[in-house]
Amino acid sequence: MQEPWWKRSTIYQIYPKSFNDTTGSGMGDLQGVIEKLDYIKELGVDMVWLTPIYRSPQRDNGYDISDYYDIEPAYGTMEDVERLVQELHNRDMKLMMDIVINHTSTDHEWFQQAKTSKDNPYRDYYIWRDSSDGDAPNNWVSKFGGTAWALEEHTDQYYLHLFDKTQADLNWENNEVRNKLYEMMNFWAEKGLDGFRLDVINLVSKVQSFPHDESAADGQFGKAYYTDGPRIHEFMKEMNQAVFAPHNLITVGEMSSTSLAACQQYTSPDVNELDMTFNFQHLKVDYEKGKKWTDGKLDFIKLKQILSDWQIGMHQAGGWNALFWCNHDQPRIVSRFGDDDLYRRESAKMLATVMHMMQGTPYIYQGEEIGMTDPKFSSIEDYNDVETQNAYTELKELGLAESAVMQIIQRRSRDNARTPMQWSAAKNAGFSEGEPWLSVASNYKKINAEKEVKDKDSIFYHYQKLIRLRKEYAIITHGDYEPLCMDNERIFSYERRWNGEKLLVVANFFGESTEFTYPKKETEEAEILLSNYQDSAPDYSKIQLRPYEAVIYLIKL
Ligand code: TEU
Repeated sequence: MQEPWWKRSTIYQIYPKSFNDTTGSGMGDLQGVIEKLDYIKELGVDMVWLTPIYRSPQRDNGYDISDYYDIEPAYGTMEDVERLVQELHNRDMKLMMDIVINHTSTDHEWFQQAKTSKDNPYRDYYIWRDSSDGDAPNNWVSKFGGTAWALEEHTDQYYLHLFDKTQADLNWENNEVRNKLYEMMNFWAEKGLDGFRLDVINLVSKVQSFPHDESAADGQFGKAYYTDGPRIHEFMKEMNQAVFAPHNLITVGEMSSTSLAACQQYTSPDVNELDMTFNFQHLKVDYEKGKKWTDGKLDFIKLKQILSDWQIGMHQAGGWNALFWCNHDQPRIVSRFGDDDLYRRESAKMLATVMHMMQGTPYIYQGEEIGMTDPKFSSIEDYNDVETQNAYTELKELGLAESAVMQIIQRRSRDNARTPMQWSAAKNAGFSEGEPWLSVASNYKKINAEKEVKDKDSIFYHYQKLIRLRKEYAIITHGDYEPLCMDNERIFSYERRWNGEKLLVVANFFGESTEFTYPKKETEEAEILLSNYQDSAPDYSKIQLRPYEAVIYLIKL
């Protein structure tokens, strides 16, 4: 059976606010995206994921939607969206829109109506509860810090917000809410888009008793009562039938704090829920005691274990991973797990190789393909992100010194991914003629797309080759996965087998040379499909791996 096109594809994520500004507003815009489509096409990706562009007060940069049917004016108009769809399709690329349906902005008309009275027709679009002993209804906490409940004084009830207090959770138990959301998604599907990225979609089903959480070891009280909740699979199936199937849309669910078992079910081909899922377990292995706002260090063995468990588990279930290191919420991976100084090029290519040879659909976040790094701003004034600002306040209240707090902020802030795309060595890295909404990283003259595209040995062309390998070698799509050297503190190695072939990936994950010995007795003649060094050893039985050296071997069994 012909496998779905998206299993051999690569998807490019655009955060439009920071991508390309054509009006001098200091914010990127849709015309700016259109002007860079040939660059994206050159990379070789098949689809663009565009983060939210709907009307929004921008408290959470568009993940706080105030009108699903209108475009934030700073980005452009509905005609610009229609043109973007057309221009992508003209280039044989597709569009995935980001949709946020766990919550709306409190500026949304529905919430503005709901808050006016307890018997307003829209009241039950959101989740309201009375206070408990004069305090919040329960001890659930927001993912952005503090309580997950805000008091609406006029009607003297609290509403639930798992994120910022300006992001009120929708009540998915209300059939009318779900139907209004499906209607809206169909409106967008009829605009010609090809898929949806579904923001925190696994949080929409809450345990309706909203109990106190007596047991959250990680301090995220409430998480167990709304993550992969009681009706979630019912809702996913319903949404699939109402929206995805009728328009043949590709879907990826962002699954906050999910489990392998849940994602096996979400993406199992015969349950018709979602095509693939993002999970974040591999991006918490440098959190101290599972807490993000700490200065923990990479647990490399745990990283290998988690990625391998998901590869094996999803393969067994016939599920499908969204493969990624970076997105608009995560630090730049070359700063986080690689080397953003001496071995920036080698380590960026190594990280890409390790991820892209796995089973799943890879996602490349804007700037990852040119090795952009964290900006390491020195002052909290330089950071914009609401989660970062809240974390700064909480860390200072804990009594940490400013230098210790800023060390953590520099490592963890979501703004690390949101500095303007570095196009060239021109003013503001060619992003804008105006004052950028967020400062450009200071290394833009050294790291920019114009330089990368001129250099045939650049990170850009390494990504381009990885994307092409996926299209050329079916083993990358279909092969099984066997981890190798799991207890080795330096080497990430695995092999894929399918249809009489073996693909072997061997990567030195660190900056010191190390020796790899193939752990099985038989070694066959191998072809090097790609390496980040010019002269890697063709014999993989024993290899002296140089700093961050990563090699892909193909063996005909
Ligand atoms: O992210 C949800 C999510 O899990 C992350 O925000 C995570 O909780 C956070 O980065 C702390 O690690 C989605 C969007 O990607 C994010 O940009 C939004 O802020 C959030 O949902 C609310 O819509």
